[in-house]
Amino acid sequence: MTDADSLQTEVAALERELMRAIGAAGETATLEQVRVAALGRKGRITELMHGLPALAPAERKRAGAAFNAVRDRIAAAIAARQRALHEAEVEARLRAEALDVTLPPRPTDRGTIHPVSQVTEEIIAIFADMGFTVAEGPDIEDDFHNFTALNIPPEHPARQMHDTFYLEAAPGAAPMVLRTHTSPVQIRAMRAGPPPYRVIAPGRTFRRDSDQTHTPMFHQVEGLVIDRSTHMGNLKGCLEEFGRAFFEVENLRMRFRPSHFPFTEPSAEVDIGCRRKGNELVIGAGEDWLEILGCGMVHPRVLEHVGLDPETHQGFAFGMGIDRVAMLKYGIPDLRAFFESDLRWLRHYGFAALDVPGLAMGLAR
Ligand code: 2NM
Repeated sequence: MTDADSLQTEVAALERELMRAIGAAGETATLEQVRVAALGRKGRITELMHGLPALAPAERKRAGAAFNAVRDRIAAAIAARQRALHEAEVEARLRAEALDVTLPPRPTDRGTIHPVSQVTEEIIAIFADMGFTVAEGPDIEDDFHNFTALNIPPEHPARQMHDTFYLEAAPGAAPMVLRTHTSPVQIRAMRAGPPPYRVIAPGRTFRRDSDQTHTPMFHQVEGLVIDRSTHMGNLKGCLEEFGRAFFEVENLRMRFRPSHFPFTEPSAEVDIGCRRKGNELVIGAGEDWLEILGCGMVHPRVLEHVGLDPETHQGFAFGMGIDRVAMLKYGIPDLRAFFESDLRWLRHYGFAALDVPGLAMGLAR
């Protein structure tokens, strides 16, 4: 046998051995070891190729061509095996990590429903039962919807810098504001279509105010009922029904105190009866009073601003702080904790993630 013959026999044996190893590799990592051991810089094929220069020129050419063919077959076999293994591994991973998205969620104790969300849903549920629909509007409002349409003239204190967040204005343009109440939503609702109206507008509101009982962002819900003959008796009945349902007190004491708002005439503030014993606050009965909301008959000038005729249409509106009534109902002492995202606080005052917010469970949980 010539040197070339023995070299080729060796290469043929090596090819069979490598092909077996390639077929036997059960995962991509093993296959990579086989590839490096065969074709790497110090691999077995590479090393055999180093023997070529020792051959006679004619034999060197023949053997070289044969070696190259072997090397290409090995490389192709590795590439094919690589693809097959990779596909199988992806398949296996997809099977192992498959999620059935149609399964119901598992109860979790990791997250809780924020009391503001819970109470907002409770309020919506009560007014929905009375035939109200929910309206929404932008947090960033223009001067007309936040002030002018609500009969708040330019000199009114509520417009002054200490109360309102003004946004930077384009040159010559009036600045936009962060809405200071959700009343602009009612204005938009009235301008969007003909009466009658029966809407509530829950949402975020903003005022430049920060102390123990005020946060610069807080939550309000306002309500509006306008029809041809809606009167103050309807207002009282509606709010008494709300108070009873929300605080879950059948004989809730409630009083309407004369007050003033630019957008209503007459205007009233509503108190509910309560009793304070030590640190505890009992709502419903008792000789003390707690203010919970403001209300009144929508001012004729507001009706005119939305294109309604005060001679044919009238109605009432009210506004309430959601954070405040949440504190009262669930005995939460500190307003600022509402917005600190403290997990211990949320686990204590929050509601179980899968409790459907609403009235079904009530205070007796
Ligand atoms: C309040 C008190 C009284 C109110 C008025 C209106 C509108 F758009 F109809 F004029 N929306 N909300 C209103 C009335 C709000 O909050 C203490």
